[in-house]
Amino acid sequence: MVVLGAGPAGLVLGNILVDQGIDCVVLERSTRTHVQTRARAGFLAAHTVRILERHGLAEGLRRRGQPHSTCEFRTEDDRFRLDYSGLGRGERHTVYPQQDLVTDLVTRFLARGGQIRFGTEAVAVCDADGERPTVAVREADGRPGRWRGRYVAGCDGQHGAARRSLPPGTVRHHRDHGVTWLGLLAEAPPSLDAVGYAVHGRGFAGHMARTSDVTRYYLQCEPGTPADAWSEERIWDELDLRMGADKYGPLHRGPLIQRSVVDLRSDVLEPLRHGALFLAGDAAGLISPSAAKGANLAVLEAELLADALTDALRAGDPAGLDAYSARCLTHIWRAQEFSHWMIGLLHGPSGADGESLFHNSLRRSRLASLRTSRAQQDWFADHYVGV
Ligand code: RFL
Repeated sequence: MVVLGAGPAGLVLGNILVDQGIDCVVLERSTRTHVQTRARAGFLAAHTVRILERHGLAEGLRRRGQPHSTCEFRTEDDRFRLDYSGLGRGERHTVYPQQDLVTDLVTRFLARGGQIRFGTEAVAVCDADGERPTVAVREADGRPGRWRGRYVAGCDGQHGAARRSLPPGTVRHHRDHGVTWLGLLAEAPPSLDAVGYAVHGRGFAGHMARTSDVTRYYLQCEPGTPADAWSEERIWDELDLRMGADKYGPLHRGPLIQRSVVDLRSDVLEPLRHGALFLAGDAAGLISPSAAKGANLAVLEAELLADALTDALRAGDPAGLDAYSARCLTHIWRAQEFSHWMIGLLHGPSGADGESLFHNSLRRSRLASLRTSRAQQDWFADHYVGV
């Protein structure tokens, strides 16, 4: 079995397969240090934690992850909190930085006898329709190489070789939401004991804890803004303003240790299987980070694919592989729908024309329902923390 990509999808898949005694190599373009220090997600859904526990992959997050179950919405007028562990199915998130999860998964995979070829870039997947598909690679020393397996799992993200190798006719549903965030990591403790969503006339601002001394912030900016366009002081002043620091308390400032530009885009590929090539994680569909679903979907899809591959390779039963694409797409579209709803809740047009005013009034009404309607809160909680 050849797996492309050592992110959450590829590593969960690889771990389950190796645990089932299935020979598996993971090809990863970057270095081990790079994948183990790449800060991205942090909010793991309860379902994700259960999957990781089921496969003996949750030791680190059980020890160092922090339970989390409150979000706070702020507007220019007021604020309200939802404790979603008391709503809907009553589940919570575990906050555990993605780079720590990846580190755990790499360590476990190698300890189980799996093989990871760091610095090996997949260039193309060939003969996916045949019995022995091949992955053409550029090895760490720059030389071309080839890897063969009975199946190939494309877990190499949105710009990977799996996507590039799809046959013509693969459908890509996509949407550019026309919204851009500056994604910031601050070396500073969290400023509130909740996820903070500030819905402001100047644009969205977000606050998400990562560890006791690192916090993620998001700041909506004009599309096309370079990551380094704003000074640290301007960023903190803008975060203070949008998050209402004068009314609700100051933010803990600290050096910004990472900045990226996040254009809110979504896409879904269909189908997720082409012969012996299967897509999982961001390679299968990209979801905007507005509802923190990407890593959770990646883990869910990896388990579905691992179970289906195990049935096919160990018991000769291909039914799970045949059903893989349709099963994943059901989950992916539900997550996309909620993520899209969140984008509509958190962002509005800035104009004073009739259409902008109409949109922003709808948004206010949506927030008011969330604040006052128990049914709406239960719906929110189930979708927010579920996959
Ligand atoms: P990854 O993690 O991108 O891993 C893919 C791996 O493939 C390698 N690769 C290749 N290897 C070999 N050959 C090639 N040709 C290759 N091309 C690429 C890459 O080096 C990489 O190691 O994909 P995967 O496994 O599908 O996991 C997806 C998640 O990483 C992603 O969805 C999340 O990070 C999204 N996301 C969040 N998700 C959550 O569930 N909760 C969150 O709180 C959350 N916050 C976020 C996020 C994504 C963010 N970014 C990247 C916009 C916050 C941010 C800022």
